[in-house]
Amino acid sequence: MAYRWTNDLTHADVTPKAAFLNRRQIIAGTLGLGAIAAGLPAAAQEALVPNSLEDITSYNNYYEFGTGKSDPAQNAHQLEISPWSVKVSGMVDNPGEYSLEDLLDGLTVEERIYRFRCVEAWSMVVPWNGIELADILNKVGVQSGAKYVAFETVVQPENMIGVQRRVLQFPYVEGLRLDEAMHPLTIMATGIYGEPISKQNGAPMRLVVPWKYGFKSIKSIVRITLTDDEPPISWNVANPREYGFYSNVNPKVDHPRWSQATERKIGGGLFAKREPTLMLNGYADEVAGLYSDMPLNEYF
Ligand SMILES: Nc1nc2c(c(=O)[nH]1)N[C@H]1C(S)=C(S)[C@@H](COP(=O)(O)O)O[C@H]1N2
Ligand SMILES: [Mo]
Repeated sequence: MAYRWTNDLTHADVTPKAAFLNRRQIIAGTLGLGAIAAGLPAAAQEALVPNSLEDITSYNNYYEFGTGKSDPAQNAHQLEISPWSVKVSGMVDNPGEYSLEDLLDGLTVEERIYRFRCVEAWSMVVPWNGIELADILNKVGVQSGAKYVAFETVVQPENMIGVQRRVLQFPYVEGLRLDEAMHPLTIMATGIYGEPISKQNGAPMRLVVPWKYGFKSIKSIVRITLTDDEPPISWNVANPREYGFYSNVNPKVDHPRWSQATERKIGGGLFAKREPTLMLNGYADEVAGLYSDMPLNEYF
C-alpha cells in the first residue's frame, strides 16, 4: 500500500467543489468569455482557471509593507488612498498634478483576465479591471521624442512599515519603453474581480504588463514621467546582475539562481504539478514583434 500520513488530503479537499463550480459560473457569466480570450492562444485559454479573490489578496509582493507574502495583506490597510493624485511630467503636452478621478475621467474600464508570472516562479490568473495605459498617455499627450515612461509608487513612511528596512530603495520605481507602454495589453488596473483593487494589490491604481515578470507591475502609482532616457528601475538598481530593464517572461533564460522553465500556480493545492512557463507568458503572438531586433538572452 502507498505511503499514507495523518491528514492526507485528496483533490476534493483542495477546493470545495460547489464553491469552485460557482466561481466558474460567476466568471463565465459576469466577466464574459470574450474577456477570457483576450490576447491568449488556444492552449493558454484552456489552462485558464482564475484564482480566487482570497488567493490574489493574501499572497502578495509589496515590500513597502514587508517582505513576507502575507505581510501586505496584514499591513496594507494603513495605506491612505483618498484623496489620490498623480503627477504627470516630462515630455507631455498636458503636465500637471491630476486627481485620480480627473486622470481617468472619460476613459473606458475593461475586464482583462491575465496570467501573472512573478520572477520568483510562482503564478496566478487574475481578473483585473483596468484602463489601457495608452488611453491615459494619449489623454495627457505624449510629445514626439519621448521614448520611455517612468512610474513611481507612493511613499507613506508613517503607514508603510517596510520602507525603513531599505531592502529596496524607495520610492519603488519602474519603467517601460514607449511602445510597450502603448501596447493594448498594458493596463492600469483599478479593480479585481469587479471590486475596487485591494490595497495589498496596489490600490488605487497599479500597472499590469502581463508578458513581463510581476515586478514590472508597479503598485499605487503617484508619478508618471515621459522621458527620452531609459529610467532606473528598483530591482535593477538593487541587483543589476539578476534583474534587467526588460524582464520579459522567458522560459529559456534562467534566473542566475533558479530555473524559469516552469512555474507554481498559487491556489493549485498540495498536489499541483508545476506548469511550463510560456514564452512571453503566453502573449508572444501579441508582443514578440516588439523585440524582433533583440536577442532572446537580452530579454531579461
Ligand atoms: N510598489 C511596489 N510595487 C510592486 C512590488 C513592490 O514590492 N512594491 N512588488 C512587485 C512584484 S515582485 C510582484 S510579483 C507584483 C505582485 O503583485 P500582486 O501582489 O498584486 O500579486 O507586484 C510588483 N509591484
Ligand atoms: Mo515578483
